[in-house]
Amino acid sequence: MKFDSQQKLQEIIAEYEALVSKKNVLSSEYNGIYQRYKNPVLTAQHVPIHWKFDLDLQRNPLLIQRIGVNAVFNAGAMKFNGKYILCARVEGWDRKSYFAIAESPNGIDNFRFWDEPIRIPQLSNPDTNVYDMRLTKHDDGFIYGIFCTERKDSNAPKGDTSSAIANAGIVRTKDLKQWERLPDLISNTGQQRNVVLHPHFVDGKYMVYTRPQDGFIDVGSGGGIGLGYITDITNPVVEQEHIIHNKQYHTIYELKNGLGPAPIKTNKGWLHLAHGVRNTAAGLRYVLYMFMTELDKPDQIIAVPGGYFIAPEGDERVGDVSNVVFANGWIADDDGTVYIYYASSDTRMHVAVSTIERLVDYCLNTPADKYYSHESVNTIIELINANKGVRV
Ligand code: M1P
Repeated sequence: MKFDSQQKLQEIIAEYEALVSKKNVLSSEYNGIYQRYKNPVLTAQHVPIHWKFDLDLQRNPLLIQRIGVNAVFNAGAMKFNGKYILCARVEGWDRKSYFAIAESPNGIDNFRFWDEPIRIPQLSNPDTNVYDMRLTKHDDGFIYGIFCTERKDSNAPKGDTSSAIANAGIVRTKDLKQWERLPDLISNTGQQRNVVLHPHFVDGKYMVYTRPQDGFIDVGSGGGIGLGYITDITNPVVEQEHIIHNKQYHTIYELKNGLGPAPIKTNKGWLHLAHGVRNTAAGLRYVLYMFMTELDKPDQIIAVPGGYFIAPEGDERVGDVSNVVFANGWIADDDGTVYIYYASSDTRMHVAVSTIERLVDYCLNTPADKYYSHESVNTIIELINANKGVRV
């Protein structure tokens, strides 16, 4: 049978349009904290057709896909010109990740990628791989993107073709189109990943959240969510780096943790979203958790609800790196709605919605982890006793 490339192309376009314009619907789960939407907001299939196919059927009569996308995940987020913006990590068939902006009119569906991916200017030592950009609109008037830049470990023994060094790359922009590259972060604590810029100057300095680590995967004796200051962002030397929230035995952040997006300011303190990692017989399990810091002293933690905030559920559990949820973007609207963008299993992006009021209540009133089973039982019994006599 003769292959009709024109007809196939029209089918591909129709399928793509149906996917990107699909209306999202709330899931029926209830916990009072947030509600998930059912459909992923970005997947590999959302990447435009003209990034993958040569559309000239003279040059490509068999309509062969020339370039492939493996996954779309770990997106930074912000509101820009009234649109909900995701700066996604797009991973190609070649394992390289890059950044691309997708926008939606409502934050929950109809995300469409801009015409082309972002070109990140290179330093003298080019990035082998880049991923997980956090977007921060800073007091200084720029939008900053801090991302992980990964390069081969030049000290790795001969034959070791996988050891890498991770650090924080820094770009800034005013229009999300032209990006200026600044030098990579300069810190004294080994490798860095999950670095996030605080939106305000603190005592006239830039403040960054860090995640020092000894190795590329293992944080080793390092780890924890750190905080430090930078005097001149064009020479980004981290001063006074110290840990504000450490990994902790027998918690959901037992093995490592890292800050997600830049925190959200509320009148009760800063809301933080982070990921925590524990080990299991089936490998690492990544979940999200929250904490709050004092408004005027952003390095002082005032609340850490026990346990996880979002854990992988259902289809979210499966993907390239299964049993993972990871978030580096959220958007707080003026009406107090919060859109929490999270990736599942290093494969696709989802959204859950909440409000500042609910997230603050969750942080301030959820029992803390007391680190022992019998204490968890005591916490449950306290609630049971408080409920005695309550008429429902
Ligand atoms: O594969 C899960 C995640 O692993 C890393 O997170 P962390 O720095 O905390 O170890 C990152 O590579 C992240 O992109 C990835 O989703």
